[in-house]
Amino acid sequence: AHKKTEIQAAKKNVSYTSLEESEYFHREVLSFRDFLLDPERTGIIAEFKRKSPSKGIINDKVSVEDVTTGYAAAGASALSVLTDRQYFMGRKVDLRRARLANKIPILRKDFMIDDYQVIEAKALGADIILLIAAILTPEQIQQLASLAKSINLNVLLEVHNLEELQRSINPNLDAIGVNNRNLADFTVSVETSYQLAEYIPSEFLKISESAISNIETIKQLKNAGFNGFLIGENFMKQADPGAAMREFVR
Ligand code: IGP
Repeated sequence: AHKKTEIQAAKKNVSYTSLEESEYFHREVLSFRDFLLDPERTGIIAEFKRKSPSKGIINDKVSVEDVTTGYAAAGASALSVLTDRQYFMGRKVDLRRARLANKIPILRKDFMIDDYQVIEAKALGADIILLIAAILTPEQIQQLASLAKSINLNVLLEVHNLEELQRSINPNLDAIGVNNRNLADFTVSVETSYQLAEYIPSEFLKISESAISNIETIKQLKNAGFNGFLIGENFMKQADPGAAMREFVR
């Protein structure tokens, strides 16, 4: 079926057949670009996150269906769902459940290091994968991104500084996300986005990630050329995250 995945799987002597049999594997992937640039939507990529290493438990009382459909109704351009269990209390089934309940693009938020996770992302119902420059070599990024493109997934590359951006950029990426949070020490600064904006080539969507808690910041980021705004904690810390987002964009 998919030549590239077959060849890569054969090289590693693993089989992706069971993943490719998932009903979601053959669905039509939604375009990250179309939803982000849709003027009827907010540009916000709203995240479902129960817990984080920096904050501990943020909210473990809400259901993934309630939160994600609330976000979509409030005008989210896309959803981000953590599937990492160890640090974020996420589950793969959270992504499946978000997929079943929503018709906007979904980002699989996880630490992707292997082909298997890319194929699995599609089988779970994701439209977008995340590649984090800080934990991958340029060759790994290139290879995982080309695999993702071969099965029509959108690719978001996350960077935190100019060096990561310049060494990691390649034509198989759709979007560059500047993480305002330093993953090494958890300090946050939206300045990071303003500093890197001019170095992101215009063919890529520009996303600002983390520590956004104010609608003014979004206006300023838009002026700096950003198309997308990834927000987690600011909504998740409220009892009703969807209602919190509705209030935020009002
Ligand atoms: C959301 P915040 O500060 O709004 O909760 O941040 C998102 O950017 C953050 O969860 C994140 C993340 C990551 C999580 C950015 N990059 C990589 C896990 C892995």
